[in-house]
Order: sequence, then C-alpha cells, then structure tokens
Amino acid sequence: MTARVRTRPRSRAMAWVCAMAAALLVHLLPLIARAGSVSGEPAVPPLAGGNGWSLPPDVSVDGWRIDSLLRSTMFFVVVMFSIMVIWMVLACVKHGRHHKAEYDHGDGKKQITFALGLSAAIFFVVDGNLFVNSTWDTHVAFWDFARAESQPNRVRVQINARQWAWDVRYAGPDGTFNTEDDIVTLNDLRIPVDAPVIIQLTSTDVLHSIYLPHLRAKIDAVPGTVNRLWFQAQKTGRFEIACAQHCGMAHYKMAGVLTVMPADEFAAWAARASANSVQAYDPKDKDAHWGWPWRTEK
Ligand SMILES: [Cu+2]
Repeated sequence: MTARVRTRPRSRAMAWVCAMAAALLVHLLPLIARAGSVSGEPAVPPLAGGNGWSLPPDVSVDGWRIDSLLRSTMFFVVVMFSIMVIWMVLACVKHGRHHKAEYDHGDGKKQITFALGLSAAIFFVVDGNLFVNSTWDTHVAFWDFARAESQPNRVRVQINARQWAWDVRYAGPDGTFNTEDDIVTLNDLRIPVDAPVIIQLTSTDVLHSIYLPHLRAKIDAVPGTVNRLWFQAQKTGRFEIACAQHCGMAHYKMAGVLTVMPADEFAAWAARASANSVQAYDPKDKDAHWGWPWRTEK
C-alpha cells in the first residue's frame, strides 16, 4: 500500500519562495564576489571602474540616452516580473486541497481577447518605448556623423582590429591617413575631452567588436567593411577598451586603454608621437601601412 503524501498549500508556497530565492542568489553571487574583490589589489589600478553592481559611470555626452532606455526597460521588466511572482505565489496559496479544481482550455473568446490585449499592451508600451526612443537617439545623436564631422575640434581615428589587438591610427598634421606622419599606437587610444571623436574601423581576420563601456559605445569590426561610430567624452581619465565579440583563443587579452586628456595635453602628445612616426617611417614596411582614405559618405 502506497502512503499518500499530501503537500500543504503553505509549504508549497514556501518551496516556491525558496526556489526563487535560490535562483536570485545564484545570479547575485558573482556580483557579491566581484564587489568583495574591490578592497583587494586591483589588476590595473589606474583604470576607472564601476561599483560592480551596475554599469560603469558614463563619461560621454550622449550615453544618458542608452542608460535611460536601459532604466525604463528594466522598470517594465521588474514590474511585470513582480506581478507574475505575486500571481504565482497567490495561486499556490489559494489553490490548496480545499479548492475545487476548475478545468478550462483557455480558448474562450474572453480569454483570447484578454491574452491578445495584454500582449499588445506589453508590445506597444515596452517595445514601442525602445523602438521610438532608439530611432530618435540614432537620428539626433549616434548616427549624426555630419554634426560630428562639422566640429572644428573633431578627431578622426582609424582602428584595425586583429587577433588579438587594436591598431590605432591618427592622420597626423597633414590630415591624410596612410602617410609618414601618421600616429600609430597599439591598444592605446588617446582622445581630447569635449571633442567629437569619429572612429572608422575594420578587421583583418575575424569579427571583433570595439566596446567602450564608459562611453556607452560599441560597434563590430568586420573584415572587408569599414564601420564607424562617434562619441564625445566629457571627463578625463583612463578607461577600458574591450572586445565584445568572441574572436578566438586569446579574445580575453584583446584589451586596450582609452585615455581622455585635456585638449592641450592631447595636442602635445600628438605632436610628439607624429614627430617620432616621421623618424621611424619605413616605406618598405607595407604591413604597417594599413590605413585607408577617410570615408566621408553621409
Ligand atoms: Cu576580438
């Protein structure tokens, strides 16, 4: 004879709550561990970081547009998640052994209308918010290259991504890329503060993606194609450059440093670096001349 095991509604609700708490803890543990390591010896001390709980601080002029969309989307997600959790807990508590089961296929006119209406409301409010604001933001900021190019203090940079490094090139005083006065650096992107920076980038091997988390900027580097992005930093400091596409064995090593400098310091550095480039220029070293004529298409 098999003993009948009865589960009390409260213990079932408790089981649900415990399962959800465990799932939450699994997601939080890495963050807790990371936050704890802040007091230890940091791997790269001078780089600006975050608090480990949220996005790193935004130091760009237009980064707030990305943060605002992330925040509003997170708000909707938290509200819907909370409603669903409360609904499930109430269902577990209410539908105990004293509750008479009701069988329903859920295909009645009312249910279908309710499901479609709720789905449409979520789609138009949550996805609509993302669609409208991201379209507007790309139009007035992120894809407005004409505005960035028209600024007299704008800085043009070419980047060649490869396994596993970032080659960075500036045109030098002649303003033309791939000439002997070009400044070429490795994993070292320096820019002036309060100036639009336009980056054109490509890759010589596989897909990479340049990611500047403090600038809320990211774009793929695609072999055979020149992609572009622009941003403007409004704070000086040293920030992380990461590759956001898994690009092979040493993907994790494909890191660089973005240094945002006062305009006069940047100009002095660029002058020194360009003078060094002229001295070191070797016309026979074809591999070093990977730059391309600047593309100015709208
Ligand atoms: Cu990469």
